[in-house]
Amino acid sequence: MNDTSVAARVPLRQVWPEALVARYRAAGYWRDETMPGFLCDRAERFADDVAVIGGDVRWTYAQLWREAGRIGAGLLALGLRPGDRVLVQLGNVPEFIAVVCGLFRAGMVPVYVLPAHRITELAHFARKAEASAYITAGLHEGFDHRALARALRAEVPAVAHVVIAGEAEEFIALSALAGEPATLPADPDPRSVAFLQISGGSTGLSKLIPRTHDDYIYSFRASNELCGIDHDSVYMVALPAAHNFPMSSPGWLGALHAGARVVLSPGPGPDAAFPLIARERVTAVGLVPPLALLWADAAPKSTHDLSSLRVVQVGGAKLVPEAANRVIAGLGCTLQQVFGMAEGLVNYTRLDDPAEIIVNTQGRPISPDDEVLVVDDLGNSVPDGASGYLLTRGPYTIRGYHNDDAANARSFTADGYYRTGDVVQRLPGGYLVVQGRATDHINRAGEKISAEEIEDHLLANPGVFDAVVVSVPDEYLGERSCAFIIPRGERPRPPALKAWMRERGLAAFKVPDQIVFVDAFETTAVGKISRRELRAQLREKYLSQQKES
Ligand code: OOB
Repeated sequence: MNDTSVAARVPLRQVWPEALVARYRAAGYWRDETMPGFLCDRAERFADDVAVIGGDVRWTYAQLWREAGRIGAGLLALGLRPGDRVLVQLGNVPEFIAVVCGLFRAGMVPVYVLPAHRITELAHFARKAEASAYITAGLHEGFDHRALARALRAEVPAVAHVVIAGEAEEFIALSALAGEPATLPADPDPRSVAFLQISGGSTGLSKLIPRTHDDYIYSFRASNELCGIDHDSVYMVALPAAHNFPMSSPGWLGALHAGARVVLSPGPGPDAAFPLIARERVTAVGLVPPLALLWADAAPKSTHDLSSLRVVQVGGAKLVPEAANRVIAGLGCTLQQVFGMAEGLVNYTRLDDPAEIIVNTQGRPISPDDEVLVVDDLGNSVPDGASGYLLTRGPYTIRGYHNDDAANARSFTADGYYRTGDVVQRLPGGYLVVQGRATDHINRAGEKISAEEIEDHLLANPGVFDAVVVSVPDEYLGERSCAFIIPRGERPRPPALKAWMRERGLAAFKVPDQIVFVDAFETTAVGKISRRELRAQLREKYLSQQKES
């Protein structure tokens, strides 16, 4: 990697107006803390306390710090440089946390890829982020990530290094990384970008979200207070650890900031999580609604002692009041609703809120300086209690995506508000109730899927003349994806079409759950209709037919 290629990359930036910077600093939100800075401090203060538990590993804070140093220095020894972007795709294993902390120590920028992502997504992130390395597992849940690494190297040769946690084959083993700790750089600028998170991708492909040290640390430090996380807490990561929710709301980063313990559950279901809760006396966990319901059903019948659980957070998708009541009854602890987004804004119900608020709302913002607007189609604010589009800006909400002018023009207002795409009602006191959304994505058990992205893939199939993808309610997933397809010639068989989607190298959760063949799409009298209207029309028709049958 030479200096020219580094200089040629799109710089990582996240810029707030100077007046707001001054305000956020004066209010004590931004304290010049950095990721490696706080991790170093905790390694000193809590050296012998357990930091991370997962598989056979129990690392103390001092051990985690050392392991991160070994990895960071090892990456520098490979020729990677501070500022390089590195794709990280690992499951809920301690190595994930060590790698992320190692990248922070080396001044490199993790790009979080979900374990479910495949070559299509991976290549897109590699190009957009201009990544120079990929760190992943050997085998994860039966899938060979080395094969994925080969495909990525072939498609995006700029990804020069591949590091494997496990059997490395022709690549570099994570366990073999070694370097001189003295080569690790000094602490970064707290206002610089610490990592790239991925967006839910409501229109087309996922976008990259640059989060700074200052803003992200504020979000999880303040979350700790609102979620009751302190040095004595034991926080379980049950959802994928690379997701923003279990990472920072307050997530494993919040837990590490508090000097608490992080327990990594290898899977999200009760089978994997309950024995660990009992063994490690877990006090807090974050779940998506379908999982929370599964846990609530399983808990009363379980032989495992779950009495240590104090707070169960539920977010990522709407938890309807009836479901909230079931979660409270089944798990017998405090429910906290979390309505957040990787772009920033996070709302919580407070632990001491009345039951009525906890059950019926998705909480209120973390910060007194989170500015929230609820507006109509013309952009005018609507009164409290009325539904409108949620716009927001504040001390931990981004001002722009990385390397994507078109998305930025769509997603941000001229005065820096992020258009969340959510339709909400604001109640007196600032509590928000999520009503729906303005964008066409499917929220499949918390995983966001862009209708447009899936339609594009389907249209590439020779047996598909046209395709429209919509969300339909699903008892278990909350929403599932349904593709309406006009075949070209003979109808393709749905299982074959689904297999073809998977072979294109797409994350499995994006393959349509349901396929409905139709002869034609109805159009308006003039024969012109937007895809948005078409999706709405097909969805309505499908739902009314369901009701009749
Ligand atoms: C979280 O982050 P993302 O980026 O995967 O998805 C954000 C979107 C929101 O704009 C909203 O549409 C939906 O997910 N959402 C909810 C919700 N929480 C998120 N919709 C209804 N009720 C909720 N409680 O999903 C995320 C990030 C941080 C914390 C929690 C969730």
